Amino acid sequence: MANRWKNDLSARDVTPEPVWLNRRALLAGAAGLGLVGTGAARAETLEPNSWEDITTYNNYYEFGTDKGDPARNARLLSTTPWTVRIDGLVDRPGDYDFADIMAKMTVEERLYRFRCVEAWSMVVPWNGFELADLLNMAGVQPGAKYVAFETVLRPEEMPGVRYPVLDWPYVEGLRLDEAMHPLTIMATGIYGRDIPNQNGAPLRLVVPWKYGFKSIKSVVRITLTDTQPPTSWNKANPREYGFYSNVNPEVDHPRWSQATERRIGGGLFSARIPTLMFNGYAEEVAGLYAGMDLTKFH
Ligand SMILES: Nc1nc2c(c(=O)[nH]1)N[C@H]1C(S)=C(S)[C@@H](COP(=O)(O)O)O[C@H]1N2
Ligand SMILES: [Mo]
Repeated sequence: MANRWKNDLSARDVTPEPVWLNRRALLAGAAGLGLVGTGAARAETLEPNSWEDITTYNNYYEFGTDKGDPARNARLLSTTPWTVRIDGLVDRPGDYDFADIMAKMTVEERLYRFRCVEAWSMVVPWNGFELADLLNMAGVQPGAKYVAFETVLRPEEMPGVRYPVLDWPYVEGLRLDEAMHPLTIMATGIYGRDIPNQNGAPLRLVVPWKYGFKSIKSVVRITLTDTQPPTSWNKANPREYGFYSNVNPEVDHPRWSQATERRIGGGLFSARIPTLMFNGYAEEVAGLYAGMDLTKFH
């Protein structure tokens, strides 16, 4: 299959243009010249977090619920060899070897905002490929409407799954149009290095306009279905976590506001900043939800 991604892309090429315009203006010292409010906030949100921040402050409950647990425990997970079963409504179902997948994909970098439902956020320079390319490799059948994902479950390598915090394995789902959207990627690296286990090695979903829990880690199964698949956090607490989970500053979590976020990282950038609709990707994705009540479909 054709490699859609090109190696000559830079982070600038894949970042929404207004953000970079604002950032360039700020860097040029034009902050006072009509750049106010969201412009400045948007520019701020695209300073990448450090490798240290990204790899030591994690949610990966299979390795413990403390933010530091995954960095401590995830080395137990063995990720070679690795296969991803792609099944359901596809033309070519089967067990796809991760190394074979990587040989077919051109991996590129994308700088994405990442916003957790707990109201912290980071900016991560992911390496990966579009999920659409992987799904097209398997051949999506016309009847498919949703994509279900499953994380590996290995109790002997995952000390956290001894506790029934969630109904293991971790599962997630997307509507097919969300899954095929060019912003939706399977990440395989960070800062040009292989993705560390605590961030979901060897491949994890990244959906930048949704709360972090949709970005399921260490994926071993992808199933195309015609019905909406169950998702771990919705099963655990349906009142608090919906299927869509689009970042929306106007819909509060029942126990806290979602209007602002705390950017992880030191110094100047640790302040609370306003959360943007669809995490700042509204121009690209709002159309997917035209006519839907986003309070009901949260
Ligand atoms: N399998 C699995 N995937 C997961 C989680 C998890 O506990 N298990 N946590 C989710 C949550 S709540 C967040 S915020 C992100 C965190 O990703 P990061 O550690 O790379 O920042 O992973 C998501 N994917
Ligand atoms: Mo999260």
